[in-house]
Order: sequence, then structure tokens, then C-alpha cells
Amino acid sequence: SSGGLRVLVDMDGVLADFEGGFLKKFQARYPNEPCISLEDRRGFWVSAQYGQLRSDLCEKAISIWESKNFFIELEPLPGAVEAVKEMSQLKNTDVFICTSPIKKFTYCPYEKYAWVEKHFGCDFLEQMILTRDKTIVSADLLIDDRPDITGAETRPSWEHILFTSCHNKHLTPNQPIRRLHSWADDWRAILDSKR
Ligand code: UMP
Repeated sequence: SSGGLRVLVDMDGVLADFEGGFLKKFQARYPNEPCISLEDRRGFWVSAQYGQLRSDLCEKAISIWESKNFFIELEPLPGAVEAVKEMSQLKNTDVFICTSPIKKFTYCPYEKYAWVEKHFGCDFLEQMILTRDKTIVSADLLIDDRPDITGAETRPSWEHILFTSCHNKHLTPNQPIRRLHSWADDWRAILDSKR
């Protein structure tokens, strides 16, 4: 449908298990280095927390998501694919996947498209938005696990719904912000509140 409610859904940490995929591949590649359990993750930037643990671990962390097959092999988060397929079939509802690629473009943008084709089908590629600045994209809602979403537009049109992740679950943001705790949570009620 078109002309109705417009929802932006983030990819890493909302549809795809970036944190779980990272930890698994970090441990496999660096079995003799310390790592941070998902329970102990704090802050959006994995590389920053690894860098605090030991400075050289920052670049080792980055090497994981810069590697071929990192993004394509991420597992979907529980219920994510089903929820977004269902959301996109609702009347008066336009769903877009809005994701920020890393600046090392060799694999990431390609694999993000391939991941969506794999899990949603090639028709869903119409819904892809790759941008490093989500504030300039207009929508009613942005479902995203990153707490601080800023950019060129200081007054984005969307309401940010914070999707709960291992790195943000203990956060109490300064300004009140609604959360979606998982895809088992009532996402339909959040959409209905904006209609
Ligand atoms: N990312 C980093 N460093 C980190 C964690 C994630 O560069 O420490 C990248 C991976 C994703 C992007 O491509 O950031 C996340 O973008 P959004 O989830 O905000 O779309």
C-alpha cells in the first residue's frame, strides 16, 4: 500500500543479529583474545568498548565486520522477518528498511541487499534505504536500536522507537523515548498510535 503510515526499520540490531554474529566471529578469529559477553555490552559502538578493554582490540573488532560474508551471514533476530513481512502487508502501511552501511564499501552494501533478498525476497529490495544520515529521511516512525540518532536535520519527522538490544537495555535516555522490547512486543500498537 502507499500513502499511509510510513515506518523505517533499522537492520543491524533490529532485523539482523549484529551483536551475536560479531561475538561468534570475533571469538573464532581471535580465540586467545578477551571478548565482551552480550550481557556486558554497553554503548552502541562495539569497537569503542573493545578499545577500552585493550586499545588494539578496537581494530581487531572492526576487522570482523569489514570481512567478507560478515553481513550476509547474520542470523535474523527472533520474529523479525515474520513481523516485518506482516507489517508490510497491512493496509495503509509503507515499510522501509533503513540502514547505515560501514564506510568500507567492499562487501557491506552488497551483502545488505543480498540479506534482504535472502530473507524477504527480491520484491522487498524496493524498500531498501542505505544512508549514513537517517534524519533526512521522512517517516512517521523509525524503529532503531541506536539511542542517539542525529544528522543534518535537527527536527526529524519520525518518532524514534528504541529497539531494545544488549547494549541499550540498561539505558535511561534523557528525554522519554518509547521502546519496542523485541518483535514479540506489541509493534502493532505503536503503529496504531501514529495512525
Ligand atoms: N558499526 C560500526 N562500529 C561499531 C558498531 C557498528 O561501524 O562499533 C556499524 C555496523 C553497521 C552500522 O553497518 O554501524 C550500524 O548502523 P545502523 O544500525 O545505525 O543502521
